[in-house]
Amino acid sequence: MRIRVRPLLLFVSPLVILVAAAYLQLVMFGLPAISPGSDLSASNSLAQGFPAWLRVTHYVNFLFIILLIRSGLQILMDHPRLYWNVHCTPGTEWLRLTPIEVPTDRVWTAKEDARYLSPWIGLPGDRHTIGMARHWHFLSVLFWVVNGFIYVGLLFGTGQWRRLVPTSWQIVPDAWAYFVHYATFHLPPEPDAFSHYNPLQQMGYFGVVFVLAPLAIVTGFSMSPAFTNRFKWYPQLPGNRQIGRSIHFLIMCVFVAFVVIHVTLVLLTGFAKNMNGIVLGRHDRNWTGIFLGLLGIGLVVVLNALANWMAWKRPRTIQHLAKAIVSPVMGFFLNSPEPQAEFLREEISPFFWVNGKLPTCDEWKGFASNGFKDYRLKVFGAVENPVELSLIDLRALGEKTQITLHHCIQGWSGIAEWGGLPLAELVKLVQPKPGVRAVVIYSFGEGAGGGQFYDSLSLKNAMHPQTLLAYEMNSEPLNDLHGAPLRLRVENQLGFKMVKWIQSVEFVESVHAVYQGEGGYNEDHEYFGELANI
Ligand SMILES: Nc1nc2c(c(=O)[nH]1)N[C@H]1C(S)=C(S)[C@@H](COP(=O)(O)O)O[C@H]1N2
Ligand SMILES: [Mo]
Repeated sequence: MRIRVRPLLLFVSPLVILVAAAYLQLVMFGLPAISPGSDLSASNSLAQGFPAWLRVTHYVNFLFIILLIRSGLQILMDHPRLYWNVHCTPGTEWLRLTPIEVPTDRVWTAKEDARYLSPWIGLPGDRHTIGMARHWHFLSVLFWVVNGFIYVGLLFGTGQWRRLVPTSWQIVPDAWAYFVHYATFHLPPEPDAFSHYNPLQQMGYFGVVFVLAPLAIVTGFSMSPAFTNRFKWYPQLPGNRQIGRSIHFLIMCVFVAFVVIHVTLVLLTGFAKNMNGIVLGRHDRNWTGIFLGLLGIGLVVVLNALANWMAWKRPRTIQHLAKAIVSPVMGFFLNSPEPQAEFLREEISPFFWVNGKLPTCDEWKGFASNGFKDYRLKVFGAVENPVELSLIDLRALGEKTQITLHHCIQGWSGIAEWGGLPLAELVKLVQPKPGVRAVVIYSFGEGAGGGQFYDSLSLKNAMHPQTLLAYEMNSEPLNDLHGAPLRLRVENQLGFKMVKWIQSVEFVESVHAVYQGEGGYNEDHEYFGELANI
């Protein structure tokens, strides 16, 4: 692991300064006087403690935040590097969770770069299990967001918001007095959290609910190729896509820190009383809350173990569950925005990660040996006019160039210029029969576990002006590593859809009859979701 210290200091140094200031105040003036914060219990229902809906949403939130953190870490370990630049050039990462420096004397694919993560931490654990991790991440986020909306809605519907939302600036100096206590390891006298929080606690909870959680959601979207290739300004709000990804990670770190501090203080400030309040909404000092609370935590552990088990033993079920639940929702938000973002020549990435295995079959090697002069793209299936086209034929049919941002499912990105035939022109030429819904692209190359690599896209996506059969990259004929002689570009999707070393194109009514029927090699073998637009 390596951390570039300077950028990290940006985040850590304010905290260091605050703690130093707290000690300075302690040494010079002693511990500050404590204001208990405004006691709201007399004027409203807050004196009754936490209502049932609040206790339930708090618990549901706990379950899903754990699932989100674990699956998120698994996704991160598939490309264990974080950058501030969009090109992901090796050596420029500010955080590297792998000992490996990218070799320059040989090809090092992004897939090889993936790291092992213990199943105790990651969901589902192991190496390159990003397909399953994403299913859990997206399934969890749906329930987490719905739960969050219910919570916030009821918070404002019932007056419980008064616990969380500060209504006076006085909270700042009051919270500081508490901070001086905690930071110098003194437990301040606490108000009874049953009816109201101490000022620092209130600010902390407010920040988590109304700042941190929304930021996690919006930075999540900044990693979506469908969304960001449509709304180019969106990832530019924080700076670029990799800054969004880095912030998404840092938010996770703050969540973890919050959970640790939160739980520690629940333990230290009257554990039994707190647990009765959190679990039962009662103001007792008996053991019932602790007992039931531990049972609840046990259930979260069991559900996490079950999630791991399902990922290992029933991956196809999870894949199909995600297809049934996640795809319609995410599709609603992300299927319609059509990609249009283009970049400037100056923005082209100096380095572009490589993925996939170079074809080893004699057919491709034969074509490659004489510059693909004898190569013929075979276009077949449910079409009126099946064709076989040379590279010269393809060029004659039309050429479009575009400078676009590539998003790999693993997390890296890069900008390149692509030149090729818009797939829509080919569709016009071959005339799909009525009922054709999908286009399958087959590769000369094999997938990671052997067998032909392929993927598919909807006819609608095939018709988009930014969908290309590319034969050029950065104004030069496509080189071997990036997919010579022909590769797909489909700019509202993740990289794994963009088949390289294209052998043939088939028009079909449904992808169910193709290989294992999930729509692509990674979908068949690595349980990737059909939803490749986030
Ligand atoms: N034939 C084939 N095409 C493939 C792959 C592969 O493994 N085999 N990997 C895909 C993935 S995961 C990505 S991110 C892109 C990477 O394209 P690049 O190597 O040009 O960066 O190619 C895609 N096309
Ligand atoms: Mo990828």
